[in-house]
Amino acid sequence: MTAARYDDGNVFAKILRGDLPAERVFEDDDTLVIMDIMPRGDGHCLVIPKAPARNILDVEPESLAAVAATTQRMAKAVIAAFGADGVTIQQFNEPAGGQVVFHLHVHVIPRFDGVALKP
Ligand code: DGP
Repeated sequence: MTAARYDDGNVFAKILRGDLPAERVFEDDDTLVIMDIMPRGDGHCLVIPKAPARNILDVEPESLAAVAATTQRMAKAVIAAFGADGVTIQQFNEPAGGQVVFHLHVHVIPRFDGVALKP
């Protein structure tokens, strides 16, 4: 596979620049967390690095470490905030891997015993 290049016309780049609105729930120097507009369950949010990266294949290690730290923080936060029984972490890479928006992001989805995710 030829590595695809980052394109800053994607929606998350626009949200990071403030060109598009989003429900922002957390921010630090390296990451932004927003609510997903097509949630697969209550509290479904997305962890996004501020540094440009198309996906896991081109992200710088320092940025990936920041995303991992914020993902853990949000996993604990949504369990506490929503009284969830668990949390699903998902991340997609390239069209064949299910990726639709081409700026790296990690899904954090609170889970409840006996409740399936919406499709
Ligand atoms: P994927 O690349 O497969 O992880 O899917 C992209 C996800 O991003 C999907 O769950 C819907 C969400 N999404 C797409 N466009 C927007 C947007 O403009 N704002 C927000 N908050 N979420 C978006």
